[in-house]
Amino acid sequence: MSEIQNLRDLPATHLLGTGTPMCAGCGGLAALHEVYDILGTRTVFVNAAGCMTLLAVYPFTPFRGSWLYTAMAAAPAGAQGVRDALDILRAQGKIATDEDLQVVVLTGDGSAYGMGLNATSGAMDRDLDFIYLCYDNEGYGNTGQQYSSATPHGARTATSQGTRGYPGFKKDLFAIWAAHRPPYLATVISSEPLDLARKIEWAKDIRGPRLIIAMAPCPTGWEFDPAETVAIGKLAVETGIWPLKEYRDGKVVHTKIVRQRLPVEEYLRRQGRFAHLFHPHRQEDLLAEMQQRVDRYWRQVEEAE
Ligand SMILES: Cc1ncc(C[n+]2csc(CCOP(=O)(O)OP(=O)(O)O)c2C)c(N)n1
Ligand code: SF4
Ligand SMILES: [Mg+2]
Repeated sequence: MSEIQNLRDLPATHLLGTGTPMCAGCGGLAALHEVYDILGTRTVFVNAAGCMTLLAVYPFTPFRGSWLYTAMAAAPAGAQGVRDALDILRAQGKIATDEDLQVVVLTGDGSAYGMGLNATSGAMDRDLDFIYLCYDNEGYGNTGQQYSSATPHGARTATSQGTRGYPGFKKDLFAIWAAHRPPYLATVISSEPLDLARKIEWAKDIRGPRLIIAMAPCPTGWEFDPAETVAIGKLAVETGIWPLKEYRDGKVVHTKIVRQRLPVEEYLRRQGRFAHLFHPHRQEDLLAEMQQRVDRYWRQVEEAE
């Protein structure tokens, strides 16, 4: 007990980074650090099962604020319970307004794009006052990187081992969420910290459902050297694979438009999950198809400008 009290006294970042069983170079953890530094300790994280669950090992947690664990599909329902409890305590005068807490769902893409989508949609319908933070490592990372609805076409995962990788396509979660017309929605990545910080600063003072998708380069699941996390993240943006954008007042705005995009190949070839596109021979048709999809997206953005 005295050990926890000592840790809380440390004047360090809001998330204590030591002693956690996370992989080195985890892009999801980097995004969480950056988000938490802005939100601060008056935050309750409602954490759906996934890699970030491993941060807290009972009875210890690196979060200086509060943390609650839920089943994969249930985090927005858990967030509703916490929000309701806080509202009741405030109405009863048991906590003051400045003691109120920000309720934040912390979830992977397996829940956000799949198992938990129903609960998220319901929370938006109820106009739940919460932030929903999805770190998107494009697979079920915690259980060995099986494919999820966020896995990109052609990627090798534990459950898409064929020569052409995952046959499906990454779901457009941003568009699905935007169709619910929430007050705020944004994509971010830890390798663009200023863009991320500006969006979280904006989101934290709004009321209602605020949704953030953080692309999370994952050295273990994507098969790259942990020292490359920032470089891979920057390439995701510079090739146009990961558009940085936000949805505000019913409009989508891109917050970074790269005029001279790099070929998507520059991003793909640095990751073992795409190695079969290059060895034993180049799969020109798949590479061209991937490039065309990205080009088509940005052509539409440019035409709409
Ligand atoms: C209903 C259900 N099925 C399976 C599991 C096992 N499980 C725990 S974490 C996890 C992966 C979750 O993937 P994601 O949400 O993308 O988070 P990540 O592990 O990538 O951080 C799975 C399948 C579970 N906890 N609950
Ligand atoms: S598997 Fe990936 S997302 Fe999970 S802790 Fe490791 S690097 Fe992070
Ligand atoms: Mg995942």
